[in-house]
Amino acid sequence: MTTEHHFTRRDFFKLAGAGAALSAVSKVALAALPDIVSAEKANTQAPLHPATGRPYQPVVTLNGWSLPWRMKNGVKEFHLVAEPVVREIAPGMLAHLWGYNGQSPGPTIEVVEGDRVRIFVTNRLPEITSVHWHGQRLPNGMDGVSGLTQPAIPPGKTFVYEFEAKRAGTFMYHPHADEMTQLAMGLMGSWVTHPKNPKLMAVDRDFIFLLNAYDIEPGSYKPRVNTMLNFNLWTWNSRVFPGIDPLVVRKNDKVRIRIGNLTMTNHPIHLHGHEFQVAGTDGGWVQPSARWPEVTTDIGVGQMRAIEFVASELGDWAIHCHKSHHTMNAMGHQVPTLLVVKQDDLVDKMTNLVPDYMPMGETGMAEMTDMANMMDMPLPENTLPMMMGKGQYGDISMGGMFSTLKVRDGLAKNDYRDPGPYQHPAGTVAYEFNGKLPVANSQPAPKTTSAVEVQVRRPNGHDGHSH
Ligand SMILES: [Cu+2]
Repeated sequence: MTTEHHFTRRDFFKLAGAGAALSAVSKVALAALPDIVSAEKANTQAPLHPATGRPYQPVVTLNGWSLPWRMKNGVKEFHLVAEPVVREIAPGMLAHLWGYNGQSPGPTIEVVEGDRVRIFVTNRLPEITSVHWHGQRLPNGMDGVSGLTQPAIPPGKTFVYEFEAKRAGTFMYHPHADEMTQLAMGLMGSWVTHPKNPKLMAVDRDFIFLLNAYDIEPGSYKPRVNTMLNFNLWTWNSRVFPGIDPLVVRKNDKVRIRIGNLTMTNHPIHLHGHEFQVAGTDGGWVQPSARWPEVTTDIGVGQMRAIEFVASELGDWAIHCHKSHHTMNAMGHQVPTLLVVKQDDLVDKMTNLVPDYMPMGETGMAEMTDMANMMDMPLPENTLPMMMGKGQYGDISMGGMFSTLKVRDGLAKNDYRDPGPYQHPAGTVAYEFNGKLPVANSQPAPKTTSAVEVQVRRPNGHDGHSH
């Protein structure tokens, strides 16, 4: 994660809000349109603090970025370009997707409740498209459903969407034209409308990402677009672990994570070490009195959830989808279950036939990580191992929808750089038992009174404690 922006521009203008290092690529054409800003890299960009317009605390898009805008006569103008992109899914694998402004997903659009917003959408895809602003209140004709509310945007054309951002919250944008193909190709992005009052719902760190999924045959680059259920890459913002950046927070920060689901199945997202509350849905903020604690929240198809918690516990805490096949990459799907099947004889026979043959899965699948990492198992080109990732204690054996929440003391306010592995205090890591506890842990437990507190149920229904 870096603190600078990696944008390219195809036109020259003073970038609103971004303290960015930019290189002018072309000054030609599109004079009346806001300049096209593109991202080159798939790493998390520093939050885009607003230099114009109403103030707000910007979000951090996991392995993504926010789109700069220009103010024109009081209107916030953005320029989205739907186009073929090359997205790095994780180091070692590139995917040929469709996205916006150089990446899939497209950039996050951040505005403030009450803003007048104008979005120019240029179609550089080989087919028609449109943009639906999922969850927004807007004039019907701005809703982006091609055929129903507007003619589709032909290739090579630019359409204008304009509406007031009426409701604060978390939204998504995606095509409503040949939707199955275009979502399967990664055409989507996040949208945040910040509250007009920046103190309302304020948090210290505010992360956002989309759940998405691809079906990319090992050894190839392009998603199969007719897949309905059998996706083989489960991604956050079109990245898989260990390509997903950690969510870095300061101890005792109030943290929000906004997650939208544009896959074709649900994802129970599980956070370790902390309880959180579901504070927002697609429909808006959940009243504080209606929130309840969770450690896993299921995010349905087409839904978004904003979870909030205080990051009170130091460490590197896993955060992942709890469907275990969603924390694996593509290779897993063709591997038969061989647990406790003896393969000794089989290996000799197979090696005669297939020199590269290796037995897999006899004692579980964790051994797959070693094999892949040692490259003992020949992988097709442009294909990630099924499970990967190195931690300070060895293989993490994960892929797909997995990352870490890194809680640290003493980070600077806007420092999102990976602080490295957590330095555990002495005596706080699980260890091998060698017949004797270390001195520090061998003290007898503090004596507790044997009496269990007696609960008395009073006839009026209220519980009371005996004294
Ligand atoms: Cu999942």
